[in-house]
Amino acid sequence: MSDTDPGQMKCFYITTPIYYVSGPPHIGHCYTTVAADTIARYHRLHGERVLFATGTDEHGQKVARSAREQGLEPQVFVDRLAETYKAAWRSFHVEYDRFVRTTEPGHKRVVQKIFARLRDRGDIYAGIYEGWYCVACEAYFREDELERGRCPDCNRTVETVAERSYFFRTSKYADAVAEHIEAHPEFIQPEQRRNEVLAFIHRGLLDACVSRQRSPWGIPVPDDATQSIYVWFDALINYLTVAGYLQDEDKFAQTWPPDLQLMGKDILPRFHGTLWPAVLLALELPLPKRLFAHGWWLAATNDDSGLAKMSKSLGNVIDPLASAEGLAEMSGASESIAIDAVRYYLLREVTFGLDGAFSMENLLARFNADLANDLGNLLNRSLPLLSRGFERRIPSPGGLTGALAELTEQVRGRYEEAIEVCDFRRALEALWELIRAGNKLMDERQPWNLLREGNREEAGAALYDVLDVARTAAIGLWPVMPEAAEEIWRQLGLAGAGQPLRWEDFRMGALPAGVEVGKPSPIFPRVDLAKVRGRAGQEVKPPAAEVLEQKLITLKQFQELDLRVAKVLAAEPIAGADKLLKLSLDVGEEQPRQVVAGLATRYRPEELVGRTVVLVANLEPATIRGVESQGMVLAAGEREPLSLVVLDSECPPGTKVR
Ligand code: ME8
Repeated sequence: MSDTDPGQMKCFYITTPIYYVSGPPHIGHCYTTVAADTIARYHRLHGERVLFATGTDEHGQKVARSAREQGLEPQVFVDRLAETYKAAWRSFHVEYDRFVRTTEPGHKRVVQKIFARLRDRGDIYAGIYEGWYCVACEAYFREDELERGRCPDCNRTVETVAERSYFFRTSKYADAVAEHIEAHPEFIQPEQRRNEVLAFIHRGLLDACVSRQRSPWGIPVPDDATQSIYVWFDALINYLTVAGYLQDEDKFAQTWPPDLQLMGKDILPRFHGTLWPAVLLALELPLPKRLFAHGWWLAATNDDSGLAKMSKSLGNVIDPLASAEGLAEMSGASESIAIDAVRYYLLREVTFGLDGAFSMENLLARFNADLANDLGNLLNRSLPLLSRGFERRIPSPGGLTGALAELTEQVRGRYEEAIEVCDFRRALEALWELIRAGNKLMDERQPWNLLREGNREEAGAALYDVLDVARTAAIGLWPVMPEAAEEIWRQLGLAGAGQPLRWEDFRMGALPAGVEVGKPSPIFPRVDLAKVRGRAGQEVKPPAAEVLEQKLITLKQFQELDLRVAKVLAAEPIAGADKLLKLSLDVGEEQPRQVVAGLATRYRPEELVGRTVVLVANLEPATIRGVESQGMVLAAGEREPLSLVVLDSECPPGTKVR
């Protein structure tokens, strides 16, 4: 390749957000990373050079606070969690090319150089910031942006800030960013998100505060030891660090701009859709070709108040590995295949861009229908027949592939179009049409009967077509389910024959006849749903968040809980909420407390009146199904209450429990 043709040298550069290391990854982080991995693999299948980067966002108050809670030095804490992320991605078959950490010295240098350069040019200036800050989102808010005094993004309480800071002139670039968005409809996708960003800009962009005073866990502002660089400014620059900006000119020329940046919708309007392009314009750098903001995975909250975005404080985060382990256990599939099945579920279940509810029940249903039935059957019914008169070798084609060849062409086109716009669901739907056509062909041509009748040639021709469908399907499957696709490849004997997986072979007729196939063995054993649900017909539980969050608390943290003896004065059902009861409790205070408790599946209201229970008395009040709840009654059981926690002798209401 010549230096005079840099266009040809450009690699496909794809990124995920770099995740806060305040806790281990959950299904939401896994989603973006698996989606990026799928697209990276799709491009690699085309023989393209790819730079797929992910990593961890390790500075800021949120991370420093989490380290403190664990009693660890921030650096020790982030080192541990960065490893947890890397291990999770390894388990999830994520093949990134670069894992960037914001505590890397190289990254810190790039951030400081950029900061100094923008300050020299007058795009960063010193001032006083007065306003609000949400530590969970690491975001600044104006008074009028708050919702009922809380963070408009996560609804948590915000802190006031009044301090000397540096500001970046976002306002100077606001019009140029808006013009770019208007002129390049593909820049922000999906369209609804693009409109959101435009509306956000039109409400008025203030200059962004880009430093914090006396925040020890951050990159120091060059020549001003009292200030640390704002964590989001530091974090966004990771995409430049990875590309070699200010470090390796050739690499940067071959990499920049990113072809696709994936993220959740939470971090688009305020950060990736505005601050990020404004900083790039100030640095006179080309903007990314495309930003795609997907929706959220929601999960049932512990307080039974419905579905919400997964978050640690709501206790509804789902551990991706535990989901896969659960699936492996229930199906008997290998853990690696179960991981692939979770990847498939995430990308197949919900259109990329929309919100979806994670459910173990749906994961199992998809596993059975799409993987065990459709895909599994294709191989399980065909491969074993090769030991009947074909010496376990791929038979010769019979030249009957006309309609199938046409369908394959169509499926390939639809798959390509869908992947181009990150519509994984549509791409997989298209692929499944081909898989189902393979099964239909098996039903119609019945090679086992042809063999019984001694018609070996026609049986072989039918089997060739079916196996050719399985081979083609494996190519389309590989970006989403790499291990499963490679196992199909092995069983078809193609791995042994040294045949690479290439996109150009997504067509009928490329299966080499005569190749000795591998040992057939079912890849996706069916889950016996009736057995899993149990005789009681119980709901299949998603692996509990607690598995992910198991950590020790200090005595002091425990002492912060105000547990008290309470006597139930009255109990009544809540209209429209089968699981909930409204309780009136005597806690030894002047007024009885009203508490909403999820006890209705286990206790009738009248069974509770007069009982002595234990109350968490200092829980933040919450409104559940329109009823205010001032505490929580303790009961054993995970999602369903099994037994109330009671005392073995009477104590007066209000007595402290410790
Ligand atoms: O925001 N559903 O990090 P973060 C779908 N460090 N995706 C989800 C999700 C959910 N429930 N929860 C999280 C940060 N995600 C910053 C990013 S980038 C320069 C700095 C995914 O750990 C989704 O991609 O809070 C979301 O945007 C990201 O994790 C937020 O991760």
